Amino acid sequence: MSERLEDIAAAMVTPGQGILAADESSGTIKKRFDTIGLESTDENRRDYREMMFRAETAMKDCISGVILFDETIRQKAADGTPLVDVIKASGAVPGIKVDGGAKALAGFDGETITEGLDGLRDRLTEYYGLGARFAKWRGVISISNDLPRWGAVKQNAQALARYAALCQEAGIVPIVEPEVLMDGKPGDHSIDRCYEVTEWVLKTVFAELYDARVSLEGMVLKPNMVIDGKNARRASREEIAEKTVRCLKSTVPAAVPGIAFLSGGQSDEEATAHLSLMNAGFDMPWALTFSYGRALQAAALKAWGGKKENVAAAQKAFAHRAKMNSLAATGQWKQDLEAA
Ligand code: 5MM
Repeated sequence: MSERLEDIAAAMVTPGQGILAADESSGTIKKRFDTIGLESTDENRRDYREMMFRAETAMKDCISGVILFDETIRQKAADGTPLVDVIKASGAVPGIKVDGGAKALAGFDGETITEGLDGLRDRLTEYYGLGARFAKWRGVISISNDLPRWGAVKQNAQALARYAALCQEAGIVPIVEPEVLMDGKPGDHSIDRCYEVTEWVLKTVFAELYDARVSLEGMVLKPNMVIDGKNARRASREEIAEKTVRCLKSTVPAAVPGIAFLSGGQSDEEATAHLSLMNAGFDMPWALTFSYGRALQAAALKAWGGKKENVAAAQKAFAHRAKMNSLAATGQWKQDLEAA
C-alpha cells in the first residue's frame, strides 16, 4: 500500500526533528573534502556519509529525513548493507536530490536556472523503487543592485512547480527549495533587501505551485532565512527571527505542513539560534525546523578528517549539532548548552 504524501510530509517535520542535507553533488563534496585535504573517491564519500548515518542516537532522536545524492542512494555501507537501509533503520525517511544543478540562464547574465526536468518522471519512478519517499530541487536566486530580475524569479518558480507536480504524481513528497543567497556576490545587501526579494520569490513560487495543481499538504518548503548578506552582517539574531517569521507568514499558506530551513552559510551556532528564537517566540501555522547541510556537517567533517580512528569523535560532533538543532526545532536551545 503506498503511503500518503501528507503522512510522509508530517514525518519529515516531526516535532524536535529535522532533515540532514547530505546531497552534495560531486563538485560540492570535493570542495568540502579539499578543506580537510582528502581526495574525493567513491569510498571516501561512502565512509563519510556512513559515519553520519550510523550515529545512532542522533539519527534516531534528531533526524527525520536524509537528502541523498544519486550516487549515495545506490551505495552500500562497508558491511554491505545499503545506506538507504541504514537510514530507514534509524527511523528517518530517505530522500533524493533530483535537480541537475543551477546553470547559466540564457538572456539573464549573472542569473541561473535549475535544470533537470527532462526525464524526471522516469527518474522519480526509479528513485521510488530505491526507497526515496521525498525529493529536493533547489532554485537559486542572487541578490545584487540589479538582481534578481523578474524573468529569473518566474522561470525558477515554474521549474520548482513542475518538479513538485511530478514528485506528487510519483508518490514522492517534494521539498521545494527556492534559495535566496546570503553568500552570493557581492553579498553586501541589507536584511530589508533580503526580505523584499524573499517575499517576492515566495509569492511567485506559491502562485506557480497553485497553477501546477500541487497539493500544499503534501510538500515541505525549504527557504532561506531573512538575513543580511554574508559580507554585511549587522542584523541581530532577534531581528532575523522576527523578519523571517513575518515574511513567511505573509507568503506561505497554512496548508503547508512544514518549513525546513537551509543554513546558507550561517555559522553553525547562528543557524541554531535563529531557528530556536523563531520557535520560542512566535505562534505559527506550520512546523518550523531545519534541513541543514553545512550547519549540521561542518564540525563533524573537521573532526573526521578522513581517518577511521576519528569516526567516534566525528559522530560525537555530528550528534552535538543534531541535538542543538533538535532543541531549536522546539524553541528550547540555550547558548550555554553549546559549551556543555
Ligand atoms: C548539502 O548541500 C546541498 C547540495 O548542494 P549542491 O547541489 O550545490 O552540491 C544543498 O542543496 C543544500 O541542500 C541546501 O542548500 C542547504 O544546505 P546548507 O549548507 O545551505 O544548509
